[in-house]
Parts: sequence; C-alpha cells; structure tokens
Amino acid sequence: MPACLKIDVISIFPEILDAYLGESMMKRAAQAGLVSFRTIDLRNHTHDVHRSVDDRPYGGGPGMVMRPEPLFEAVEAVRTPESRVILMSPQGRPFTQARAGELSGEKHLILVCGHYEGVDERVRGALVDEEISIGDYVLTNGILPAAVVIDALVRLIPGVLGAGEEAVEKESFQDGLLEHPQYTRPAEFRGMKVPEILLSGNHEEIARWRRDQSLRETRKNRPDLLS
Ligand code: 9D3
Repeated sequence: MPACLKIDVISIFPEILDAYLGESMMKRAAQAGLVSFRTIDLRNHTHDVHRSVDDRPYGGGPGMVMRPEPLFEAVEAVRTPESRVILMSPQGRPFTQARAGELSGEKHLILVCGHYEGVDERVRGALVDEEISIGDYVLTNGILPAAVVIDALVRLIPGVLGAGEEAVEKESFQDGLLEHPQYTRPAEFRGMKVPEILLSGNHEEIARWRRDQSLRETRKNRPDLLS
C-alpha cells in the first residue's frame, strides 16, 4: 500500500471544497486510505470580533489584501518539516500534468487559497514554497483552483484509478497528441454513422485511422503541441 498523501486546504470557503471532496473518486480515494483531506476555515484563525481576513492596501488603491496573521497562524497550525506550502494565485506558475505527477508523490501538501486582490507579500516571501495558477483567466478566489489541483493529482496516486485506466493513461501520453474520436453503440444514430473502419475488425487500419484523427484534432485545437 502506497504512503497516504495528506492534503490540507486553507480557505474562507471550506464547505465548497468539502462538497467536492465528499463525492466520487475523491471520496473513494480517501475511504481507501490513499489520501486524507482536511479543510481549514481561515476565519477560525482570526482573533477580532469581525473575524476579518483582509484589510486595505498600504499605499492606497482599490480592493483589499489578505492579512498575514490568520494565514501564518493557520499554516503553522498544520505544518510539519515534510509539508509543502502552495499558494493558489493568478501570479503562480502554470499548473501542468507534469506538476500534478510530481505533487502526487509528496507527503503533505498545504494549499492556501487567496481571495480578493491577493495576499500580503510577507506570506509569499516567508510562508509559501511555491505559487500555482491554473490558467490565464481571473477568478474571484482560489477555491476552485485548489479543487482542480487536488483532482488532478489524486487520480495519479497509484491505486486510485482502476488498473486498466492507468495503462490507458500511459499510452495516450506517450505521443503528446490529443485523443482520437470515440464511438459506442448504436452504429447509426439519427442518421449519423460510426466510421466504417471502426467496424472492420482490421486493427492495423484502425490504429492508422486513430493516429491520423489524433493529428487532425491536435492541429485544429492545440497546434502548440506539435511545434
Ligand atoms: C489585481 C490583480 N489581480 C491579479 C490578476 C488580483 C487577483 C485577482 C483574482 C488576486 C486573486 C484573484 C483570485 N484568483 C485566485 O485566487 C486564483 C486563480 C485565478 O484567478 N486564475 C487562475 N488560477 C488561479 S489560482 C488562484
């Protein structure tokens, strides 16, 4: 049995993540003891009556900045020498399948979700090991990015996917192309026919057709993968 990856998520919306982690493959992985999740409400690490997690920026300007004290306190409450502290941030390094694979081998991840206009620079400087963005678009907070990162790496933990699914994964990543089209029954649906070749039983021809279709898809939607 592989070691259990521990994932802590610090956020002001822990119940949003709880809903996702309580379903489907995330739930099964946790029940199987392959991963364990804890969601931490950042407001539990405030000490003022308003439980405030943000404040106005020094130097002026619009919006708010997340205060350092609750974030430091929340991280320090769960951190060990084996922890990796990751800030979810639009200024982070773009998340990739390769990074998911690397992170799935860690022992303890602490994901910190930003909100509003960002976090006090002292958090980035002294608390965080790395920053991750999930893409070039602006969201209102980091909770969905945290769910995306968790989903991508939990499914890579050995034993989470079925044995067959893991084999398929390896194959389709070898060539670095998008997947070919797939069909299932019926052979004709509302006048749309399954390509004859797939019904032929000629596996060599089928493999050639699929490679060609993969190339077409990649040229159309992801030409960057070909250069
Ligand atoms: C004022 C400058 N903004 C940066 C473009 C500040 C800002 C906007 C939105 C700071 C945080 C957010 C909320 N987004 C995230 O926390 C976030 C995110 C995202 O918006 N896009 C892609 N990946 C991520 S990871 C965390």
